[in-house]
Amino acid sequence: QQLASRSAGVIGAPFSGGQPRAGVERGPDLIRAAGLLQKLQEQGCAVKDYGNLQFEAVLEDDPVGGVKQVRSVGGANRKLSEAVQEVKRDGHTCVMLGGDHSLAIGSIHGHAAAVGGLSVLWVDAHADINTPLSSWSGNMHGQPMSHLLHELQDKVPVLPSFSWIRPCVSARDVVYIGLRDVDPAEHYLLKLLGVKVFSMTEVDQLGVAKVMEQTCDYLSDKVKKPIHLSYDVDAIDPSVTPATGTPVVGGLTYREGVYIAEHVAQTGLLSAVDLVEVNPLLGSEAEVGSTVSTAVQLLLACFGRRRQGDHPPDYRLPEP
Ligand code: 5AB
Ligand code: MN
Ligand code: MN
Ligand code: MN
Repeated sequence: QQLASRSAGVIGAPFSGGQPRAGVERGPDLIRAAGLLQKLQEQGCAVKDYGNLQFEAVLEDDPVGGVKQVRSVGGANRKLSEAVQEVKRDGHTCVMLGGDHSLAIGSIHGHAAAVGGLSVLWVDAHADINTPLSSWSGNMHGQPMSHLLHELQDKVPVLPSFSWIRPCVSARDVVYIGLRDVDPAEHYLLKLLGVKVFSMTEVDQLGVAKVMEQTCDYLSDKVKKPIHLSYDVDAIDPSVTPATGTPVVGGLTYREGVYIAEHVAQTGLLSAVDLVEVNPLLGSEAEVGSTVSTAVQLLLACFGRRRQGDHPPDYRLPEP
């Protein structure tokens, strides 16, 4: 089934409650200011901007068993889930600009609620699969996968403001790329569930082209499900995308990062994409610039931008 990938529905999610560093809520406006919408249109993609979500401040949000800002995260994601469902009902490929990665809960939940079974491609230095009980940091941006996976339902307590969430992804429909900082509990869970992982070691071993070929073969083994690409900008090496809250050395090159997005675009199955963890308060002007422009290039590649160049079908060469 070929999904309409030439129309983007953009949601800004200026939310930072899944982690402790201020600034990541400015991501959506920065990515827009870098010209994402115009550049998408210039490459022949229709764009509808749904604007930024407004999240209500939760006044009483004491930690729950060490996990921080649970009610804020639950409420923000509930709102995001509804917004994503609207974008999907309108027939667009959904673009969620974060914000921190706890937003993947609402983004993937809403996507699955609208279209049914999904494949999830998680590109990140981290696995983000801690349960609320296994997390050392108490930060919810390190936990979204545990709230989404059917297989982990009995490992995850129901948190306040989380009762609306229904697990909606199966472990066999998930592929990780770029991992290089995985907690012991997360490694245990990935092995327990048999999740397909291309860590940086496999990227080194196979090269990004084979990684993407195997990713697509794996995900479209039986039925071709719509793909949810959840792209954490910290998957890319911090020399390229330093303005992010949890940078880890030894990441994807710019070219590998773009190649992943190009390849996903080519499948015709991309149905929603998250671009998260851009934090303009972390780093110099040049570092923020490099991070934001990389985020924009990743999204353009998701919507069919090709480095070889392109021209509209009705292009006419000027005659002398
Ligand atoms: B990100 C860590 N595993 O749970 C934790 O940036 C890091 O969305 C999480 O990938 C990183 O706090 C979350 C140590
Ligand atoms: Mn990460
Ligand atoms: Mn492929
Ligand atoms: Mn992440």
